[in-house]
Amino acid sequence: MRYLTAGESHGPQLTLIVEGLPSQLPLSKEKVDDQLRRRQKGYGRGRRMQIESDEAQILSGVRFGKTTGAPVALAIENKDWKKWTDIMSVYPDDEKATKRRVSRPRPGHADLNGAIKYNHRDMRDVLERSSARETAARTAAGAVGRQLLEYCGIRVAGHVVRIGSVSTRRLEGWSLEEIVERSEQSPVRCLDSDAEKKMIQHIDEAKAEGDSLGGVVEVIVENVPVGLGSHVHWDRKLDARLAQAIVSINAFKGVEIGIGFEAGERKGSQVHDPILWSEEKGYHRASNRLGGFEGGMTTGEPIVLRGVMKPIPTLYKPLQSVDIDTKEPFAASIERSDNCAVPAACVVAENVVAWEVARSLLETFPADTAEDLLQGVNRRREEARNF
Ligand code: EPS
Repeated sequence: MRYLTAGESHGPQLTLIVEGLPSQLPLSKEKVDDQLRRRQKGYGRGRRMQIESDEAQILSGVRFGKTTGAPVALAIENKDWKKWTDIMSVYPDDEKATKRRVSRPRPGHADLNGAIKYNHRDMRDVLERSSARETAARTAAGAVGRQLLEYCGIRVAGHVVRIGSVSTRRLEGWSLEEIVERSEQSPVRCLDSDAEKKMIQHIDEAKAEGDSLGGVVEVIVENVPVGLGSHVHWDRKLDARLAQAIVSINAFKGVEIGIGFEAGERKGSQVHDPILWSEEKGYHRASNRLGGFEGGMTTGEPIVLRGVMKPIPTLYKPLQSVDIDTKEPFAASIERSDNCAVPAACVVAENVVAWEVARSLLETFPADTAEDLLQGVNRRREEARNF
């Protein structure tokens, strides 16, 4: 299963093609739209989100609520495009081409490197595609993958554990349902109500200073069968693929799996998860410090991973840069932007993780139909119990 996205931030639409889904999978447009709506929310978003109201149009591969096995094409309209038709025109036009030309690269963005690489003297040709607008299409892909997981009884949740210098207390014993419910009620997707208040205040303060904030999000996947991924080749390790999926989200700089970097500080006896067996549960672990992975494969314990997002580089408090025409220094120009997109990025992270786990399911249990897939997954669950 694979997908491809196309589209610019201020072009007419984002386009997504998902290929390799089994047939007969219940696929709901409303469930894709739910994820798109969740991604648009969050304290710290800018004015663009008041213009957009993202909705997916399913253009192929689904009839009467189920996949046919053909590629699924989706479109998400950019409502803002109507104001950008001249600037984003596909026809040659020397006059229009100079309007809103960008000659001043913004530090922290793809502007300068992309311009040198693709030889664009107008850096708008870079920023239109490098914009985090594209994460709407990736969220839609994940929302499709998520429905395949749901069909197999696998559930995904996410929450924010840090914004800037404010982090949550260690929270133990939350069920997945509680995490889903509580994070959904929080404007910063945070489970800890004390930290939530401080995060909101921190965002307000940063905004008043013309600054931006990053943070850390946690994603959990429950009821995963044992043995997704593989120990035999580096590029089949599912933890490694998840790390790539997370770091490929705009502005993400790192990933931790389970206790993550803390594993480097602890002794082995305080890191590895003892193996237990009981009649009721079969094999299971006494703890889940390794976040559901051993040897690049799922252990059957929940997948738990964290991703760190840097602060958005578009700053009202400008950083120094160089104009590519004059080579003169200038203070980076002020652009409309979000000042904290961590809550939105949490939804993107959930969905890219859902996609990778769904892809791995189909690699482990190749299937023409959704029923075939479910049979394969249930067979593995049974084998793991009786092993
Ligand atoms: C973004 C800048 C802002 C964000 C945008 C990502 O857009 P604009 O330049 O139109 O104000 O709102 O995010 C989205 C449009 C979105 O859907 O998340 C950027 O520079 O990456």
